[in-house]
Amino acid sequence: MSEIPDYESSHEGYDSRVKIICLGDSAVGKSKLVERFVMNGYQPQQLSTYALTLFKHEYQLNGKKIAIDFWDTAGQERFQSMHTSYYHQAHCCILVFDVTRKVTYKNLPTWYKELRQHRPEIPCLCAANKIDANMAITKTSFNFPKKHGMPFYFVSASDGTNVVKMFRHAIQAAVEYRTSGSDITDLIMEELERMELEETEQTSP
Ligand SMILES: Nc1nc2c(ncn2[C@@H]2O[C@H](COP(=O)(O)OP(=O)(O)OP(=O)(O)O)[C@@H](O)[C@H]2O)c(=O)[nH]1
Ligand SMILES: [Mg+2]
Repeated sequence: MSEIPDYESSHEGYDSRVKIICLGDSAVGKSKLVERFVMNGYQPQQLSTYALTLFKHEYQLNGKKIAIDFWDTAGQERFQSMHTSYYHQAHCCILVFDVTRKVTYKNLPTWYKELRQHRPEIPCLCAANKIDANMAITKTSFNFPKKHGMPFYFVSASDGTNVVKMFRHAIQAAVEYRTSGSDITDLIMEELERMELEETEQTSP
């Protein structure tokens, strides 16, 4: 665990360092979106993420050098719930669904609820992915992001539509969240997490 940076303190030559997470069902394209942005590439293979992948990226934002860690894990873990460390110290979240599979949109509230249990305040964006496979969908209006006041994007990891724009906004939101000072709710949540951990340690045989 020592290789995982502490986002509260480490900058290492950067103006800021942020952690961004992607949530959504398996195969909605979370990994492909990050790959498209970080490597400007897309390999259409079917591999599902089975463990945690950390994509490191550097980005210039308004003349500032920002280090970004994109944390990527598998959506198929939904029914077991994601490990707490996935959410820990995250500064922004992108909720992804697949426009070719309605059920992935229907599951967004479940993902969102879990996110808010861990990170009540961080900015959250919503992405409708795979619009290359269904262009007509861009005429549809989606209620879920509207209801929660989330910025919403029609994207395609496959042809790159809106990918840079969405990630740029995500980075901006993450940096703003980070620099707006330590959020009291977050500090309380972290304290609670620590207490829960200690309690488990004490009660386990
Ligand atoms: N047509 C189309 N296919 C896509 C797009 N993005 C991803 N895919 C395909 O969808 C499948 C799943 O993509 P992944 O990025 O692996 O999905 P994931 O959300 O990371 O899935 P898990 O790691 O299992 O949670 C792959 O076969 C991709 O090639 C897209 O924009 N358009
Ligand atoms: Mg994946």
